[in-house]
Amino acid sequence: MLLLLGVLASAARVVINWDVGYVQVNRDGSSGSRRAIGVNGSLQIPPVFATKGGTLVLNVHNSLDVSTSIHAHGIFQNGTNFMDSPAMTVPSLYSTLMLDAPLYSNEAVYGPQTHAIVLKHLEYIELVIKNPSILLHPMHPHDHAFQIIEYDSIVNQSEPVLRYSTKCNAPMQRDTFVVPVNHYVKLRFRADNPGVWLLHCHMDVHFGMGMALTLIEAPDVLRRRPKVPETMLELCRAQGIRTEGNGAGNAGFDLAGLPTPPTIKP
Ligand SMILES: [Cu+2]
Repeated sequence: MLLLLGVLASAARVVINWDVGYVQVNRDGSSGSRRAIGVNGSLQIPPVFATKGGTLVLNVHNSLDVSTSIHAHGIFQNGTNFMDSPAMTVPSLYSTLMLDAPLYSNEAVYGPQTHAIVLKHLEYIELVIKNPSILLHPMHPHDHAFQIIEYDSIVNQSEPVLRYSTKCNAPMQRDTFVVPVNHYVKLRFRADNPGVWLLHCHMDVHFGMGMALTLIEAPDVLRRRPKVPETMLELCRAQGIRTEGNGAGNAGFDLAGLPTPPTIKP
C-alpha cells in the first residue's frame, strides 16, 4: 500500500517508510503483554517532520494479516479532494464566519457534499440515524456527547428495544455509538456549543466515501466570538485552500467549480 501525501510544491523532499505490524505491549506493567498494532516495531508512532514547502512521501507497508487504513488529520492529499473533512473548496467554518448575513444560515451555501444542517442556538435537537445497509456504523460526533434516547429495528418497529424513560435519572451519553445493521438510533442534544462540527462514521473508508454531515451550530453566536487565528489562515493559504466565500469559494449560491463528491458504492 502506498500512501502519497504531497504537501506542497517541491523544496525539501522527505521519504519515510512505515511498516505497520503487530507488536507486544504491556502498558500498565501488570497484566502481561498483549498484541497491539504498531509502526516499525513500536507502539509509538514515529513523528514525521517536514519543512514548509517540502514534499513528504510516506511509503506504508502492511504487515498485518488484515487490511487496514491510514488516516491523516489536516493534510491535503495531492491529486485528490480528500482531507479530514468534507471535500469542499472552502472549509465550512470559514464560510460560516465570512459570508454576509443571512447567507451563513442557509444550508445550500455550504455545498451538497457537506450535508450541512444549521442549528439555532440552544435548540433541543433529536436526530434519527437509520442504517439499512449490511454493515454496522460507529457514528462519532465532534461537538457533543449525545444522549441516546431510543434504538430499534427499522424492519419491525413494534416496540423499541430501548427507549428512554422518565423513570431513569438520565439517558446514557456517548461520544461514539454503533448503529446496528437494519436498526436506527435516535439521539438528542442541545445546540449549546456554537461551532462547525462533523458527525461521521468512524470507519475511515466510509467517512472518505462521504458518510458524514456537518452541523453548523448557532452560527450567529459563533460569529460574535474570537476570530480564527491568522496562523490557521496562513496554513490554509500555504496549501492553496481558500478561506472566503461559499463552499465553492464563490459568492451567494453559485457552487460552480466544486470537486466531484465521493460516492458510496453498494
Ligand atoms: Cu460506516
